[in-house]
Amino acid sequence: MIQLEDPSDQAVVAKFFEADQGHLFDDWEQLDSLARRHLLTDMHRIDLRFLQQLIRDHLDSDAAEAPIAAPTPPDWIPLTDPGRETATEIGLHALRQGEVAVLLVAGGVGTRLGHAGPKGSYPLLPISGGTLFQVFAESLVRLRKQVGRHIHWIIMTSPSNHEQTVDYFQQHSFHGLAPSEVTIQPQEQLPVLDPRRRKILRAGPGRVLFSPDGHGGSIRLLQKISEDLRERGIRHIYSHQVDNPLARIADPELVGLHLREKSSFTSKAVAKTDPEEKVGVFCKVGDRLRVIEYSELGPNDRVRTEPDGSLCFRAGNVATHVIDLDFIAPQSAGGPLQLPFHVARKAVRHWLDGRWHEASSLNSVRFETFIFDVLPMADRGLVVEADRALEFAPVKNGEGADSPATSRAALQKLWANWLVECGVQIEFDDNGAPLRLIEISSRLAGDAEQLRLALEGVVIAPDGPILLR
Ligand code: UD2
Repeated sequence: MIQLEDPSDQAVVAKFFEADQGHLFDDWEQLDSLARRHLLTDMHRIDLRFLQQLIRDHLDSDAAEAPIAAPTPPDWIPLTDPGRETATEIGLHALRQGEVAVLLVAGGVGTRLGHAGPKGSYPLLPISGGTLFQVFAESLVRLRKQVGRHIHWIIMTSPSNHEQTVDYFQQHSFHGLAPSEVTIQPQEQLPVLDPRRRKILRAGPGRVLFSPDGHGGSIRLLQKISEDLRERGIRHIYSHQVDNPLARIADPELVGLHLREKSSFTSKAVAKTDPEEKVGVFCKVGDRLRVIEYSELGPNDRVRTEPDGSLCFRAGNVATHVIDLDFIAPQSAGGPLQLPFHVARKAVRHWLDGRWHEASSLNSVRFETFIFDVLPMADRGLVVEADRALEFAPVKNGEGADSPATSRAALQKLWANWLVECGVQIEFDDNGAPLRLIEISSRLAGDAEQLRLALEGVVIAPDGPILLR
């Protein structure tokens, strides 16, 4: 074992050797003093006991991946529910009182999209090249005007994209938000392992390979900053994902339904029509609501239909939730809610045994938690149907389904329909796509009615692209 001057460094090295992770020091002799310091800093950050527990519970035990027992389709508040409209006023009241903060989960590594940099910096908007971050920030600028006060925005990054995200917002002057309105904080990360020998993988000689601990890391982040949030008067968190530009941020109707139904965790869901679509679905197990990932729903349940032909398990998770702060970070006895961990197997380039291993097979395991895993712990949860065309067009892959092309097409259709509702003449092709390029800033409008007000006195040219900012 290597010998070090600092007793705390020596102790940490000894712990890793005892845990059969001494290979992390294989390159020690070749590392310069800075690289050695980096490695030791990484070592100090790892909670080895916790990691060993995760390995025992999830990799050494077969029981961990047991299928979810007897799920049944859940109730949801359908689009046609007559009580939805009155909920909006309740939600607006909570927003005006400053009780709602928005949480953007943006800690993912976004490898599928193939964009260098945080996913939120992807230039999605079809005319201006504006980014996903811009869409969300400008929605908050609009909401600030609408409710007469700022809505606090929490952006969860991960250590690998945190600095880039902070730089992005500084360079773009927070897209019109005051920096004090925005909290940008990284989630935690865990080491990535070799699935066979349980060895911690390396990102290069002398560097540990870490990955973010899943979007459930946002629950731990909220618990960590709960006191600050409470001091700001915040009681409910409205969370959404970075990949969906159609996410309706701080939607007063959803907030209102959450409050009216006294729910602790409320989610939006879109009707799934293709059983193979890769979204998780809401279900009930016993009297508890939960989300089952698309890969976990059994083949029969996946295709099972109602008499009218709709899928039984069709409440697709669009990852927009309203969460009570007191539910996840209770002030009374009992302590903060703990999330279960899941194992993800991924292909990753890494350094092990003195050489590079390419990302050609599922050569790594990592541990992740999911934000929606707190739902079964809620005495009262709620699922609310959302219209897919208005609220869900994620950017996940570089091409094909759920890509920038499909997301832009959905935005174009939505904006064109708003313009038509405002009396602007727009021509469409046979697939319902507008023949003109359209872009409407979320600073200006979040629906057709808001656009109508914004367009008063505005003349739209009879042809060419329409850019409304
Ligand atoms: C997620 C849901 C799926 C469906 C779909 C809707 C899971 C496991 N699956 O699938 O049920 O609702 O979204 O679009 O959630 N993220 C972090 N930190 C992490 C990992 C992810 O912040 O450690 C963020 C990421 O930046 C993104 C979101 O979580 O905003 C979704 O992550 P994903 O792309 O891994 O989820 P996906 O598409 O498999």
